[in-house]
Amino acid sequence: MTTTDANVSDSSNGPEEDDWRAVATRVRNWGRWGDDDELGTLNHITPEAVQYAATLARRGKVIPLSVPLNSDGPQDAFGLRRNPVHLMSVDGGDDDAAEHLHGWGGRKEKGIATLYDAGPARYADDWIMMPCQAGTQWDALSHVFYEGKMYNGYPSSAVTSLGATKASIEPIGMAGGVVGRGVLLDVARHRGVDRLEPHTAITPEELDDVVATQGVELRTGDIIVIRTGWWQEYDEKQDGHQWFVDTPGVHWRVAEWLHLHNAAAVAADNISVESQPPANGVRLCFHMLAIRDMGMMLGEIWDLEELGADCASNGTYDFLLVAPALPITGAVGTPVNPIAIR
Ligand code: UVW
Repeated sequence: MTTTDANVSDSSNGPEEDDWRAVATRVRNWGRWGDDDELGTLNHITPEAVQYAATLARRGKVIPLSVPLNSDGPQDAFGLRRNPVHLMSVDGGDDDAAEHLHGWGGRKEKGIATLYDAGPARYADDWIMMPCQAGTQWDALSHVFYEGKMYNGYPSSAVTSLGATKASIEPIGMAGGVVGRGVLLDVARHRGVDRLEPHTAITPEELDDVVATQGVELRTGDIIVIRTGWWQEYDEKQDGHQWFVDTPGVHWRVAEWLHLHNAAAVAADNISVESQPPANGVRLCFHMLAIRDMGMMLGEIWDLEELGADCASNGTYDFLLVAPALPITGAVGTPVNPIAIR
C-alpha cells in the first residue's frame, strides 16, 4: 500500500496539532497482541520472518552498527544524561597493590592474595556506569508516555523508582529480540548528499520514493533502518548540543507509514529518529505515536556509514539484523551493538 492509498498525509481533519491525535487513534495497537503484551510491534516478527532474514546473510559480511561507548559520546549536552564512565577495578599494575596490601586484612587483601599468591595468573576487571540511553540504544516501550498512559494502556505510574514494572526492556531481551530482516532506507544517498541538512523532516512520501528507487520490497516484520548521514556530523564536530537540537530525522507522520507497512521497529543514525524540532511543534510527537501508541521500539545513535556504502555498492538494501536487547530488569532502554549480516 502506498502512502497516498492510505491517506497518510491528509491533514483535512483539522490543524496539524490536532491531527496527530487522529493518527494516534489510527495507529494504536493496544490489546492487539493481548492485554498483557510487552513486545508490541516485535510481534510482527514470526519464525518464518526470521528464517527468511537468515537467507539474507548472502556473503557472510558482518557490519557493526554501534558507535564506540566512551566518554567522548554525544550525551553531555543533554542535561539529564551523561556519557559512559569506564573505571578499572583490577588492572595490570596490581602486582604492586598486592605487595602493599599485605597486612591490610579484610576483603581487599583476601581478594588479591587468593589469586596473586597462588601462581603467575593475573587479570583485569572493569566497571561501566552509564545511562542506558548514552550510546547506540533501543528505547523500550516504557520510555515514553503521555496523559498518564504508556503502551497497551499501562499506567505511566508503572514506571516506578524501582524501574518499569510493565513494558521494560527485560521481556524483550528475554524473548531474544531483536532479530529479523533489516531494510536500510538511505535517504541521504537518495538525495545525493553526505548528510541531510539540519532540521530536515523526512516525509512518508520521500520514504516511498527511496523504497522505489532502491528497488527493495517491504515485508511484514521488517526493521526499518533510516540513514540521514547525521552520525558523521557528530563524529566531525563533536558538538553534542548542536547535534541534538538541529537533527534531521523522520516527520511525525512516518509513524503511520510504519504502521501500514507492519514494521517491527525503526532505527536511525541520529539521536531521536525524529527531526528536531518536530514539524508540528509537539515535542517528541513521533516518539509518542511510535512507542506509546504503536508499541514500536526506536533504535538511536546507530552508525550506518559502512552499511550504507556496502548496500550502495551492490544495490541490495536488506540484511539479517541481529540487535538483541540486554534483559535489564526494569530498564526503559538498553545499549545494543547491532550487527548487520549480508
Ligand atoms: C528523549 O528525547 C526523551 O529520548 P530519546 O533518547 O529516545 O530521543
